[in-house]
Amino acid sequence: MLLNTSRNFLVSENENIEEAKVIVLGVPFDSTETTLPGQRLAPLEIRKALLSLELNELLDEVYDAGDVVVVHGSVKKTMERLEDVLNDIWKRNNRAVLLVLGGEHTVTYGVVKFLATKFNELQLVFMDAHGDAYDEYMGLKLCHATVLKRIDELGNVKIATVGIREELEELSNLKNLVSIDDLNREKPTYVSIDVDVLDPSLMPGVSDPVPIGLKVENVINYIKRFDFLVGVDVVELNPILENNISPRTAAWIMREIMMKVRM
Ligand SMILES: [Mn+2]
Repeated sequence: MLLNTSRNFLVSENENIEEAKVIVLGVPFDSTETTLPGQRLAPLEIRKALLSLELNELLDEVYDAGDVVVVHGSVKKTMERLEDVLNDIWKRNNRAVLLVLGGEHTVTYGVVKFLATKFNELQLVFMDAHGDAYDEYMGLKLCHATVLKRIDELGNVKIATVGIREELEELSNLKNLVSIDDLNREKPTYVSIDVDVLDPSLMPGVSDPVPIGLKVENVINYIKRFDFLVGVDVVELNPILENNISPRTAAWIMREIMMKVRM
């Protein structure tokens, strides 16, 4: 079984994946986390928070695919499962915006790698307090701290970062890094939101908080710059550390995306 649709609190009971404009997919993986794990709990908590917001008719166009059944301890096997699930979703609907709920930031690599085979000229907006661009971290080639470097190596994804204030040095080694002003609003764009890009006062539920972060409205305004969103992920939320403000803020951003897609 690759997908868990029973254990979770789905945001929508809509069964019509073919017509959906937004497809929600959870990837509750946190095995490479080096400070304090707990990101595996985020998909459930973000869904709960979403359902506490007014969603009304927004949900008519949302299909919740459930959570990938990840293999804790194995990045490789989890990535293979994620790819299988994405392939299956793609066959049934290749127009919807994917809303991915992490999990740790490594999840982004699996999704972007998949989408880069489907879209020419894919653009990535990478929001994070950290560069995540180490070539290797604690002996691991693919983990939360190397994810941007691995994406850069795909070669055909134009990357713009937002909000990085730690691990800046390694960014200079990236080959496909551009300013966000150099991205094209009409081209296929994936937005990855490590929630620690936000100020820790607004997003306390993160394992590696960095002071002086973005405001929620900054994040939303960056997303609104792009007219052809193919996917957005919300990663690195750790509900063990804070489970009141943080999931609600993540859910608020998700709702903004649903509203944008509906327009
Ligand atoms: Mn981060």
